[in-house]
Amino acid sequence: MNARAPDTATRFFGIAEPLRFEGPKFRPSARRPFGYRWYEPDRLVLGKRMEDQLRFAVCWWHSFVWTGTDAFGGDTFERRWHKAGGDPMAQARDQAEVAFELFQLLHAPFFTFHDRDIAPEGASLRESNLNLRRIGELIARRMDETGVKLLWGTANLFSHRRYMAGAATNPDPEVFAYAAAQVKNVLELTHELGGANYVLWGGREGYETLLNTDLKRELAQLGRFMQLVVEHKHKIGFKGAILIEPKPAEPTKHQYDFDVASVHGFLRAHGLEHEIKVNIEQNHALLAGHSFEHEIALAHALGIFGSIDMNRGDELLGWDTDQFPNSLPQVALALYEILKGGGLASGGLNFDAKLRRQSIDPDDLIAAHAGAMDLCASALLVAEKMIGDGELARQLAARYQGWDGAEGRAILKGRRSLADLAARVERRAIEPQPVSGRQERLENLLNTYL
Ligand code: XUL
Ligand code: CO
Repeated sequence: MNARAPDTATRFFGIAEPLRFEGPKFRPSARRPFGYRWYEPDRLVLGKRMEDQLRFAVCWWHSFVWTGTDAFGGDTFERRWHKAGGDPMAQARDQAEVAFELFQLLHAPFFTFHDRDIAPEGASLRESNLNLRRIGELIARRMDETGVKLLWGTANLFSHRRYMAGAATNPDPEVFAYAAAQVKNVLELTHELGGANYVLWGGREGYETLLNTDLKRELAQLGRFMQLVVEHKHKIGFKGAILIEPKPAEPTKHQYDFDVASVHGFLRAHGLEHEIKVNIEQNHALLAGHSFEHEIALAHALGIFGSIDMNRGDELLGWDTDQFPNSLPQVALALYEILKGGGLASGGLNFDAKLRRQSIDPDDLIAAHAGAMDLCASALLVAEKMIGDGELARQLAARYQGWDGAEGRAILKGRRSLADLAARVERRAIEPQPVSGRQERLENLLNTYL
C-alpha cells in the first residue's frame, strides 16, 4: 500500500503514523498507542501472504455514517461531518477523506459501502446518482493514490420510507423499479471501482403479518429481481461475485433470506445457484440459531460460499449488536472452516461492526479495527496449526471410514435398493456397534492449538 499522508489541517485521528507489526510482546504506550501483535501482512500462512488470506475490509456505514444512536437516544459521536446545517456534499467529501485516513492508518487493504453511505440522497433519482458519481470520482482518486481496494459495493434498499414494505418484494411494482434503478447504478459504480464482489442484503425483503402479505408473489418478485441483477452483471462485464447476505429477522419480523440453507433453496428455485453466493455474517448466523462455522461449512458444502461479514453478536441479546469480534476460539473455528473450504477467494473479512455508543473518541475506531484485525490474524495462526497438525482431519476421516469401503460406496453410488439393504442386515445378523463421538477429547485437542 502506498502511504498518502493526510493533510495535517484536516486530520481526524490522533495518530499520524500507520500501525506496524510490533510482535507478540507489544504493549501500547503513550508514544505508540497502537500496533499489531499478530497481523503481519507479508507473513506466509499456508502458502499465501497473511494479508491475502484475510482480505480485511472496513465498512463505511458503521465507521463513518453511524452517529451512535439507539432506540432511546440520539447522536453521541458528534463527528464533524454530521454537524447540522452543513453542506451535505462537502460533508460527504470530508467523510471520504477521513475514511481513507483510517484505511491507511490501519493498513486495511479493502473497504465496503452502500450508495447512501458515501453520498447524500438527492431530491430525485437523477440527483442521487449525480451525487454518488461525484463522490465516486473522489473515492476512485484516493483508491489510486493509496492502493486501497473495494471488496464490495451495495445499494441501500431499506432506509428510505419508499422501501418500508420492501424493495423487490414491495406490493407496488414502481418501488421494485426504483430499487432496480438504484442497484443498476451501484453495480456499475462497483464495477468501475474494480470491486471484487457486489452484495445484496434484503433488509426489508420480508414481512410482519400474512394478513397483508402475499408470500408466494413476493418470493417470485425477489427471484425475478435477482435474475435482473445477474443479467446486468453479465451485460456490463462485471467479473466479481454477486452475494446475498442471509439474515433471519430485523428489521422485518420474518426475512426471506433467513439463513444459508433458505438462500440456497431460493437460488435453486430461480435457477441462480451457479450465479449467486452468500455473504455470511456472524451475528446473523447467531440470530438464525446457528453457529458461525455451521453457516460457513454449509455454504462450502453447497458450493455457494462467497464472503464474510465479521462481527460478533451478544449471546444474551436477541438482536444484531454488530460488535467487533474478540473471541479467539470462535474466530479460529470460523477460519478453520473457511480454509478447509479453500479460503476466501474473491471474498474477504468485512468488519460489519460498530463501536459501542459510549466509545466516542476518534481513536476508538482505530482501537476497534486494529484489535479485530489482530484477533483474526492470531486466529488464522491457530487455524494454520489445526490444519498443519492434521489430527482433527484424521479423526474426522476415521469416523466416516466405513463410507469409503466397498459397501458404503455401493450405497452412495445407487447400487443398493432398500430391499438389498434389508436382506444384507438379515443375512449378516450383526448388530452395528456404536462408537464414541469423542467430543470432549476433540474439544481438548482444539484447546491445544489456542
Ligand atoms: C445489516 C447488515 C448490512 C449488510 C449490508 O444487518 O449486515 O449492513 O451487511 O447491507
Ligand atoms: Co452485514
